[in-house]
Amino acid sequence: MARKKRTPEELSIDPAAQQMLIRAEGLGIGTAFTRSDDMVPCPIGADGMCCKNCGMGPCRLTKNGSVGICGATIDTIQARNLIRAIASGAAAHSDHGRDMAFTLKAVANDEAEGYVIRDVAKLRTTARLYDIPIEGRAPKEIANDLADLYIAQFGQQKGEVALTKRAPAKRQKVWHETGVVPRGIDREVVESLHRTHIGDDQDPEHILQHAIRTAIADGWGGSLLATDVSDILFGTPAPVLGQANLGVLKENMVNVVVHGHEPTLSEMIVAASQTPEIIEYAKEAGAEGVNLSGICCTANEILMRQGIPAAGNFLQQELAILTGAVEAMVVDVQCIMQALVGLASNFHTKIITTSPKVKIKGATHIQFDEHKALTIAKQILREAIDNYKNRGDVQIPDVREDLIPGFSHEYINYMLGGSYRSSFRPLNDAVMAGRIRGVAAIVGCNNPRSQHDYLHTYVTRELLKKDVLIVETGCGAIASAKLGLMLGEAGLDQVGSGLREVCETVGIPPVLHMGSCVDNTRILTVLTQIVEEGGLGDDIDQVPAVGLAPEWMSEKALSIGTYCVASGAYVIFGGTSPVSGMPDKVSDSDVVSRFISEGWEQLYGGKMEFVSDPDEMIRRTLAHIDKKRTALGLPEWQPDKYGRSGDARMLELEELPWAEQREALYGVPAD
Ligand code: SF4
Ligand code: MSK
Repeated sequence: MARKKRTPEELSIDPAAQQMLIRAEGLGIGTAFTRSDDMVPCPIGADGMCCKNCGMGPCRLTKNGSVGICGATIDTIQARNLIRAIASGAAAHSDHGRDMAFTLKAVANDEAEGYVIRDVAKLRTTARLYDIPIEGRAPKEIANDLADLYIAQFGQQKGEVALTKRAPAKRQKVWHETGVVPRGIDREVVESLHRTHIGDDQDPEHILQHAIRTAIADGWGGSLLATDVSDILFGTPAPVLGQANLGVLKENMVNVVVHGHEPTLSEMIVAASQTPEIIEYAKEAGAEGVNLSGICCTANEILMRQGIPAAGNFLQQELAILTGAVEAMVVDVQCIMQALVGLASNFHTKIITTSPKVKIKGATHIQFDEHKALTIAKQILREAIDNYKNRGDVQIPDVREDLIPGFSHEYINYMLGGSYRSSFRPLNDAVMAGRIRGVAAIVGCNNPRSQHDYLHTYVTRELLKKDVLIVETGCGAIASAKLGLMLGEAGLDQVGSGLREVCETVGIPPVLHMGSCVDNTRILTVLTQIVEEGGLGDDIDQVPAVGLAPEWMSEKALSIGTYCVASGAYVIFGGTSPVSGMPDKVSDSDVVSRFISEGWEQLYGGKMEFVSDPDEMIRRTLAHIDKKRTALGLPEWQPDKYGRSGDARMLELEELPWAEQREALYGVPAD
């Protein structure tokens, strides 16, 4: 059964995406947008009411009181489905982290062609956290020890994942008391699968407690170490000028789009594309050079560090190929649609898979190996350049927007106090005074079931008007970038006056781009430092902050949401809940929905809810922030309190005669 066919304007708010959707329709080519119209989600599966964990099923529990053939109840089935999704998300993030740690090990031992340790300061700071000796030691010696420690976290059987001690002390105590400190990253993921095998754990709350443990192993384990190592090897991000949207593709250049997640290959492609031999090779092919851009979180990785433009977010991967201007789309892991290969066959674009874990039938496979990364990167670029001559009709939307990404936790520290007094104090003070009402982390994917980019940007814009500082990662960050919300002045006319004053004083945009989806750990680090700075409680659950994933679709998003809840955050997902199904719509089967909200809140101070209406997401976000402000004894947020201060006030004063300006500024009477 098909849904109503939507117009390009209904499918996306992005004019570049709309242009490509019109092109696709004209060419008779399907995309995720049109396939989504053609496919109504199975209501039983969507609501978590189906189990296929053994060969006696699949069992569909659609009647009140019905159970699976083994006797499993709807609550057990929903809890099992949810933990399996969380475990899959945690596995994806953490396996990325494992590969990063192996690359660090290879670099430390001079076995990784082309890589260097770019951020020795971060290497030393990170090593010190684990008491790895640093004085008098060469960076590679320190890196070798850190790599060994990080690699060991995956296979560790007993004890505690070492990175969990980076959480606030009170949070660690909560985890100890509830028995959810992860022992080893792989162990928790494997145990999630074991517990959900036929005939194992059948108490939904018990299952979901292990979901928390598995997610902590991701957020305070695999993902956190992935971010650490990426920064150590490729540099900790700092603000840099970038661009976003399909208009970054260039008609007169060889366009190579890198897509996926791991920065190891993409960083080397950036380096290779700037070598004289590759530039010369491109010129010999009749192009002016090689133009690199990214999709999804690979885009975020190289945008944050190198200023390489982002061609788009998750739902734009097919649309980039539809321009006809992409010589090669180079993919590694996660969020890569199988449809790319079929779609690319209508054009000249080569889909090049590179990970030993990911092959797609019909794609060209050039396997990446960090030991000879530069050689492989050049080989990939030569393939793309050789393909330039095969280009057909090109249509690149003339739509792009500037942005300033690169707000790592380290840079936020620096921007608030400089090198010698780096601190979160000004941020905490602004929240305490009510200039900033609270903080919202708006993260996650796109989902063609809703209008592309709409939920992200609507929620972002409305919260900015209410003086909520926004931090973003992943595909949501690219959505805001495309709208111009990540540029200082361009975004400031759209925000509340208190927040505007802070942004003007510090010199930041109102929406801070903090990286890829694996970099949500940067947000955990920021929250931890806010707590440690003082004045906003002694644990993350007391900070006036909320996490939102309005257009989520991936299992990784569920793992991120769960580790944020475990850390004390209120997390709101958009779209539909994967655990909302109630046979015959009776109300006594919402055990799982209630447990991940009220139950988890009692245990961790954080809760997870699924809310489809964006206005309700905003209402709940603001209510939560205000509740936390009240609990901290902070003044009530007043929208007009800071309305006439800051640069806005200076602009008003400029209109007045000097004598009146002097009186207003310095209290010196006009005469
Ligand atoms: Fe059905 Fe139980 Fe098998 Fe699931 S585990 S498919 S509920 S019999
Ligand atoms: S890429 S996980 S669609 S954010 Fe990280 Fe984007 Fe979500 Fe993939």
